[in-house]
Amino acid sequence: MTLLRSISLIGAPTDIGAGARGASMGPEAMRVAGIGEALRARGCEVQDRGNLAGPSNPWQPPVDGYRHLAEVVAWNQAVHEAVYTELRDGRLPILLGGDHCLGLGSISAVARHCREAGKKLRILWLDAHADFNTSELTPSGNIHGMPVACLCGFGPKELVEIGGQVPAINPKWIRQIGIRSVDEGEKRFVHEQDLEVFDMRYIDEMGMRHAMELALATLDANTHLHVSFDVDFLDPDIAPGVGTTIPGGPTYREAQLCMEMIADTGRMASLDVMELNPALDVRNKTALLAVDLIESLFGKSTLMRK
Ligand code: Z70
Ligand code: MN
Ligand code: MN
Ligand code: MN
Repeated sequence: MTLLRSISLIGAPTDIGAGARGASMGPEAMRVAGIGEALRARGCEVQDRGNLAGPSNPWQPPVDGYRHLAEVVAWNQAVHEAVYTELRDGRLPILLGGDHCLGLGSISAVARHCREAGKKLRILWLDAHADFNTSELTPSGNIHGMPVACLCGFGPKELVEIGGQVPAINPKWIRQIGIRSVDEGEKRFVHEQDLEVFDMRYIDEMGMRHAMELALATLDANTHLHVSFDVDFLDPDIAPGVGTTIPGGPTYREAQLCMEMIADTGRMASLDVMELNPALDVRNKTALLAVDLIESLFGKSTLMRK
């Protein structure tokens, strides 16, 4: 397995794009749950870069379909530069969110790195939500519901241009897993742009194994695999510490298998861990579960495997 073993943790303590306050406490909850120690125990060299800085949350209503657009831009610029720097230095960045609007800064940096390095990019979007809204389609104005659309070039200029090239990515590079809450207009747009979505109906009928086999089918030796893990992907029974709990998500076993199959590819080269909300958690159990799943993502398994 040729996993990158030099890891940089980057905290982005903000809930600027979210509909509930509290994801700003996510990075520290992940550290308290032992993410650094767990990765070191897996044989990784881990540098904790501390937390990025950015504007505080003014908690204002949306303007022209966006809440806190200027602040979201500032946070994403900081994330973009931090993630890009780690990739350029040959390290594997783990972005500790923070709400999922920051997936834009993170993935635009990954896309820029891949362009420069001549790598093929694949993105696994593990989430209850498609995050494919635009200012016309959004029911909330919350930008954490828009990062995938922005990455594909649909969004305000300041956001879609963060990575230099517009669009930052092609919708064909994305595979969404665990989706079960998509707004009406968003649904039509997902179809129009032909996103590859393995929703919960698909996982119920075909199983996590088959979904992941297809989602990972087009990886090759030259692929940079980015995993954007929104913790609300998980069933709320096991992961209550998120802003928007949507029932009917992957169980502990399904989530473990998902992570193990990603690890088996040996291609994961960057990771986001987003939307953890300690204000809504129970004794940090959602953060502890996230660390447990990340250990699997980095190759921990019960037995040695063939
Ligand atoms: C809804 C919206 C959302 C969380 C993304 C929800 C978006 N589609 N919620 N992640 N936690 O407001 O756009
Ligand atoms: Mn690289
Ligand atoms: Mn999300
Ligand atoms: Mn979500």
